[in-house]
Amino acid sequence: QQNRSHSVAILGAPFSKGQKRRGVEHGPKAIRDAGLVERLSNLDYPVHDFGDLTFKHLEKDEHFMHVPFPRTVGRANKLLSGAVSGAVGAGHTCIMLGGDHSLAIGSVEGHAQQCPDLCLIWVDAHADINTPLTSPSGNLHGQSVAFLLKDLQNKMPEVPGFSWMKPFLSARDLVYIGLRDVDPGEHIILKTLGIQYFSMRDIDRMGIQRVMEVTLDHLLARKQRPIHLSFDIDAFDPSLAPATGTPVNGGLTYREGIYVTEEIHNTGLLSVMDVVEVNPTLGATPEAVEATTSLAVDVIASALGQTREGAHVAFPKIPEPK
Ligand code: 6HN
Ligand code: MN
Ligand code: MN
Ligand code: MN
Repeated sequence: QQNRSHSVAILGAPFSKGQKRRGVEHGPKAIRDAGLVERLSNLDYPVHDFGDLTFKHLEKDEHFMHVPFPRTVGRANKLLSGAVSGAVGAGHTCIMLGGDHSLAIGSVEGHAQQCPDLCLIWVDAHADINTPLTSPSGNLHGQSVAFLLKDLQNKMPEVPGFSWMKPFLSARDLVYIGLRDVDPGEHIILKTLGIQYFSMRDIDRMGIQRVMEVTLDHLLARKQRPIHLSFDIDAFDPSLAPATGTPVNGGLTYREGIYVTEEIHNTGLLSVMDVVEVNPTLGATPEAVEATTSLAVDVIASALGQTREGAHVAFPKIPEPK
């Protein structure tokens, strides 16, 4: 298998204004403290930790309709977009540590500046495809995909803070995995646009192996192209990833989640990965938080080539006695 890139950039995005609970801005530190860089050093490329972005607090940022913090979220995503574009442009595979899932707007947008033909795999309990007109909560982390899709352009109002970007993604370039909490307005959008998705029920029916086969075939059969993996930790079952803001029962098992990232690694096409919605202030116990952060490290390592069969990097051949 080919390796798209020989270095990894880690980019922290401590941001939480895409939803109303605080704490998810501590995700990047919590994931690093769980040993991320050390784990990646076992793999076969140099790791550059670019540290955390600094997001400005905006004094005046009134609601747009019932959407809170629109300008704050728009500006944060503009900053993130530039950083992701820079990292990908410099030849790195970029790992973006959130932060809430509204950050995928800037992450995918910045990635698309360098790779306009990218495809998007969204692993999540939620579809995050509400428009401000369908959103029950108003929260922008549940609307990220709606900002990206060309197909929804005439359904989106002009949200203050987002005039810097235009939608660029086609509905056929997106696949969801893990859905189990989809709002009524989101369901009609998924159906109307004919978006390929695999709910937890589909995973029960088909098995994760077949789901990944169809996913990669759908996105890559016509042509090989860079993959953006947007991984919401709440895709996992809450028993595995309890420290997150919107947990939903009946999620991915550990093995299903790791199988997804292994298959994506094996394409050799992973270009940017978001790991979002780890909220270390929400675990009931320190153990619950630790389980969630170490799971985040595991999926990142797996997406970057850590295998369950054993690596062959530290020992390229069997050592012989002198
Ligand atoms: N996430 N569909 C709900 C909403 O408020 O729009 C939940 C969104 C959750 C978003 O987990 O990234
Ligand atoms: Mn999400
Ligand atoms: Mn989610
Ligand atoms: Mn490999």
